[in-house]
Amino acid sequence: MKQKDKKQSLKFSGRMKNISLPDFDILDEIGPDNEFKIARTAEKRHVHNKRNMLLERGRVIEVMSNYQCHVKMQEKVVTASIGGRLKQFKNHSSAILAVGDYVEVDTSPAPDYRIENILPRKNSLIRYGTGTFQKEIALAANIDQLVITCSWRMPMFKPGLADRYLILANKFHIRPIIVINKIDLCEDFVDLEDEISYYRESGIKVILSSTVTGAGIEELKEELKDMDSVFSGHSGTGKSSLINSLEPGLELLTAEVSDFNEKGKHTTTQAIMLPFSFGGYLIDTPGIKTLTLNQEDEARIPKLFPGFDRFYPHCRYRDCKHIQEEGCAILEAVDNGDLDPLRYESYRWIMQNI
Ligand SMILES: Nc1nc2c(ncn2[C@@H]2O[C@H](COP(=O)(O)OP(=O)(O)OP(=O)(O)O)[C@@H](O)[C@H]2O)c(=O)[nH]1
Ligand SMILES: [Mg+2]
Ligand SMILES: [Zn+2]
Repeated sequence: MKQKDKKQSLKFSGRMKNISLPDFDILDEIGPDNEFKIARTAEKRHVHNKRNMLLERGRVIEVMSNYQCHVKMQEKVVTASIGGRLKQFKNHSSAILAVGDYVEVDTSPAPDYRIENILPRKNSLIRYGTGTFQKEIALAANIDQLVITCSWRMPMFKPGLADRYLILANKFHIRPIIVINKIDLCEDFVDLEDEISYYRESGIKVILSSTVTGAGIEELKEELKDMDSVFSGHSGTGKSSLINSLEPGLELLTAEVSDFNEKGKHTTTQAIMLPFSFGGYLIDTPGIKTLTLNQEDEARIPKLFPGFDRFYPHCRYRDCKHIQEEGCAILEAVDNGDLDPLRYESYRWIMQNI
């Protein structure tokens, strides 16, 4: 089969096997001598092309290697390459395509579709590279929600872990949903409600679920409907089981993607969007596993910690760390009994261990 025919015959079947994944680590090794070039070409990026382009809007639903993507256009999914104009910005993090990006595709040379522009992002999930120059790599863009999967027991629910994910969700401006799974193992619901009341009072959606009894699955489905959601949570909490309950077969696809290794090397930055039959997408990005709070977040956590937004605007100092400052509204709230001391302890623990 000729390359061209192959491209043409590619239709979105929901099953994507043998996909090759990008090695974004290469991008971490960009030298500082590129800085000048980037600055110089940055202007060009916004210049609209005068050639006879037919620009059509689409959405990147999968990023592959060799500057190729699957883009969902109005009615079909096409394979598109990244246009030369964008390629020259490959060293610039905001110009690296991420799954979920809205793009403009030049359809005039069909079937050789080319992505010419990346439209502004609502938000993005960012991984920080290890290199000195290339620091941020978008894993996924334009995400609606982060599903934080916890289990009530096995493993035991640890609010401190939920707190970390909630900080990340706040940081990336993504709506969090806490799912407490395995409630079939719950013997004392008063105890359970007690543990999660803080989150409910902070305005965070909490869903109690069980893939064994089916509890909460419909409620979760309602929240996911027509939204683009990323699932996160520690191993064994039941992410795969939940996805399977929501949409049998879908988890198999995500497993295929996640377990893909490039020549034995762990590739952790690729991502794919898989459609739910009831509307909306599951964004699968193994990179979520490497999302952690870092040193640079330390200054922001005093404002990102879940539930603190009700109090910190009243702190005397704008950069208050809520540790021992005078006029700290957080410390005051703990003293008054308005803020759960356990959550404050969790905050201190996170600040100490970053
Ligand atoms: N009792 C109970 N067990 C569950 C429930 N959901 C999942 N499990 C079990 O918990 C174990 C882990 O579930 P998985 O769905 O594989 O968890 P995961 O979050 O995908 O784990 P990783 O893929 O390692 O991140 C399995 O043995 C499931 O059968 C539940 O609602 N109740
Ligand atoms: Mg799993
Ligand atoms: Zn304070």
